[in-house]
Amino acid sequence: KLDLNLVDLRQTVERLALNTPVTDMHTHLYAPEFGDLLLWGIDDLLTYHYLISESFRWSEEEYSRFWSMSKREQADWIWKLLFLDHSPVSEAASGFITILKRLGLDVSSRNLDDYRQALEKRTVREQVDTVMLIAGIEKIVMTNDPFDSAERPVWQSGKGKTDPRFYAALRVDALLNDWPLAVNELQSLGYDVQAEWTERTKEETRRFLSEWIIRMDALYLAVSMPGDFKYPADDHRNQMINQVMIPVCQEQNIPFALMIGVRRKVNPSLGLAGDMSMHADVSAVEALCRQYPNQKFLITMLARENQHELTVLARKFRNLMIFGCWWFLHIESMVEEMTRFRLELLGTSMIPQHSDCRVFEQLIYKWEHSRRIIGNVLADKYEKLHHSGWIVTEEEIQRDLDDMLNRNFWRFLGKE
Ligand code: REL
Ligand code: ZN
Repeated sequence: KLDLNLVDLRQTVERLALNTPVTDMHTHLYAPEFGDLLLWGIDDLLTYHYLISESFRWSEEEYSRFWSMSKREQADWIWKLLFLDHSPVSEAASGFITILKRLGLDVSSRNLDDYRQALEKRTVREQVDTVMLIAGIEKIVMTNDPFDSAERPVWQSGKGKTDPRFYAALRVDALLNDWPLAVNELQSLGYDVQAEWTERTKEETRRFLSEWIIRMDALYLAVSMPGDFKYPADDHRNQMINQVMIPVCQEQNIPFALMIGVRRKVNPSLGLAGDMSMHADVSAVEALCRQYPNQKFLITMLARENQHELTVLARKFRNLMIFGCWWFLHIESMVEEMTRFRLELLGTSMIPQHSDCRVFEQLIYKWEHSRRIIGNVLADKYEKLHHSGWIVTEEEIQRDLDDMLNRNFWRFLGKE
């Protein structure tokens, strides 16, 4: 085995951090079989909801005017405001520049139509392959909702599982956060449920989940929760979790992923861009982990203020896997801070990042930016060990990065 001296150490860590194949365990991307649901290309990139909310800070435009524009016009508007009239220094804006650069486009030309034309020549399948290669992404977990009428037929036709690089996660937000809507949807899918919480309703909701987990081969159940999510409590969410979700997860042997701390539609005029972060109560996660020691929980939280406590909680419960720097935390300073204290509290036994991409090429920037930070923080830790005489080998560095970027997820699922 090759020992590394201090000079080589950092370079090796950085190289391996940039190149280790990744399992991206939470995205909003789709396999090509899902047709138009798979967003890609310049106009989808520029109309990303992160960039929409940043653009409105520079404009007096009516929201309704923006939403009435074509996608191409919206993209032109955002490009002018965020890239030409001001410098693209924010994470999302600089990310777009990283994408252009890695796709081999001339960033200095600032010619949007050239970029459009260059990508329009490609087929979606070519672009998916190219981007996954550039970003070093091996496996992608989608977010899948049977209540979505655009998505459902793809699963019903059996085409949802064609591409082995893509995996499903069954999203259950409506069941927990909008029960009246869920009742309608379930009824129209032929499940015998009613708004009232009857035995029959529970049974049928369990049947719905089990059937869709099997149909999608879903790796986990997932939900986003507001910051005021309470557990235990005497409410619909608690009944649904205790009597439907946990029993189904146990029976199907899959984890339950909770993404906690979002306040939806703080500014409804902004659409998807109008959601906000919200402080949450970590003791809800604590109670769940204690109550169900044999159930695995994948947890991420949106408020910076919750991160340290959540990381400490992961020291107490091995059925708790913390993951990612979610959404507004997916910025350099927060990724650096969170990765550092997570490593200090948990070693490498966590999932440092997921991308949450909605547009395919975003994989390039989201992972490149995060890989650099993870590599840098890890290199600091190895250097410190080196000074004490503990010499890590290249194989060990590779193992550690493989754990964090790939294997910890699969091991937690019991699907290594
Ligand atoms: O999965 C979620 O609930 C969130 O990640 C999304 O709602 C959000 O819009 C996403 O684009 C954030 O990155
Ligand atoms: Zn998401």
